[in-house]
Amino acid sequence: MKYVGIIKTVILFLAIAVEHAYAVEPPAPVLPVPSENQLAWHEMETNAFIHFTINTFTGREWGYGDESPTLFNPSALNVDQWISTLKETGFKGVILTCKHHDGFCLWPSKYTEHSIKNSPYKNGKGDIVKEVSDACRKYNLKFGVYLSPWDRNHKDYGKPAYITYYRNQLKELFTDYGPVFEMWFDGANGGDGYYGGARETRKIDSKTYYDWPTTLNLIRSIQPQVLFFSDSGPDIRWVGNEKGYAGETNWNTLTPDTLYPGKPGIGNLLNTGSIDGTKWIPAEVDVSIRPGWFYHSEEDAWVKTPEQLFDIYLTSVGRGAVLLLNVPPDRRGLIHENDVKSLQGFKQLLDSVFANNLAKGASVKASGYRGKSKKYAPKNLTDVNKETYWATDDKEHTGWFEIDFGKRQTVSYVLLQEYIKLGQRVKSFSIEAWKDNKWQQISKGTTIGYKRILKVDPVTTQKIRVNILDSKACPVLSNVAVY
Ligand code: FUL
Repeated sequence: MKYVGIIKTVILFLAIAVEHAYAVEPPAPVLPVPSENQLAWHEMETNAFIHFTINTFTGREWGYGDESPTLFNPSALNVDQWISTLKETGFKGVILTCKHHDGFCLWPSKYTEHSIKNSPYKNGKGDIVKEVSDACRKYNLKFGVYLSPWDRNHKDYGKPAYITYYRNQLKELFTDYGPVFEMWFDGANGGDGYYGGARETRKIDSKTYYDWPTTLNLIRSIQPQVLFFSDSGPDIRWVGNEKGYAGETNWNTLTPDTLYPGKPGIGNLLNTGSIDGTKWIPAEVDVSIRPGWFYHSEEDAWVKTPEQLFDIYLTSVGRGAVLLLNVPPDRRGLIHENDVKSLQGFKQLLDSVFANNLAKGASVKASGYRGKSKKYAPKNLTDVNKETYWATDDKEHTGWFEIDFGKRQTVSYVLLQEYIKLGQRVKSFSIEAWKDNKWQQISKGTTIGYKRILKVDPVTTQKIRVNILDSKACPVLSNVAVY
């Protein structure tokens, strides 16, 4: 009997030796690739923006900067209601307007009187940045900061002294409120404002005035993990519109050398990124659940419906971007009932549409796979493990795979994911369904990236096929799901 044991051990050793001898190298990355923090950010998929300040009480979108802090007076503020609602409806992170263009601060900054400390809220003892960051920790959402560079209240805006003020405020926000996952730099600058009573127009050179490199280094020295959003990055880029869509072609890559926040005319470039970009700077789709960014009661009937939010999900997350959906609290300091209802409906839609992945565990075959090694076999596409992938040999920049459901199923959505740790590759693909004894095209697209969701006219079929028609290098896909 003991020989059986010995033979088994020898076979095992042989198998390991053979596997080793024929180990097929993974594909080399196509540069640039995302950082660890950017990867974690991609996986968040949906975050919430919270616009709340004096504007909520004046009915404006852009406060002039001369509003009295006493106007900030929510009657029933409940941050727990905001964050628990966002948690229940699927959001992973929250970015709060700590200070919007009007300069009013939601925390008691040491450096200005234009803040919550001179408002009736909690008799001037309130700190909404603290309330939100604490609630995010409680509900396990990540916390992010918006601090408008443009400040229509501050007397020194436009002069070097203001940059010191702005940096001091950043130091407060990055020191006193725990980890910040994303810092949102707004490129908007309308020029005119109160400016400590001057009431004039101040133009700055958005290319040089803020000296961003110094500011970013300062923040990184306090919290190195933070990701910076601005029109042009460096870590996350604006998508070029506020309507809720990324480009159908959406490269995570961009060459930022000649770009800067607020540079006019770069919307189209930001919407699609560039195929040959030198840096990984993925797009974030910021859009409001209401027509405005701030709450206005006259817009209560214009809250986006669950169906509209779902369409936005498809044109943002479904095009490889992250969605940043603005949900502005009302004058009570609550997320309005209509918004809560829409968010809940949106969550139900997502849960029902993406409830049953027909590809999970289905049989898959492909035109080929890398070195015929199990490690890169097509079944990795349907194992629901984001760390395994299908890849072809280096010389193959095209290829296909087929999913067989084993019986006829009705298909309405196809979801594809590239293994972006090795870079974004696919330039063109098509999807076919087996119908009337032949392959018939049901969809096509250009880029895939972190995630691509294709909505197709519902088709009843036993098999679908994805053809990679062009790619920067051998295609590397980690996931296909079918609904
Ligand atoms: C814009 C701002 O001017 C809007 O008020 C809003 O904050 C939006 C997210 O960014 O540039």
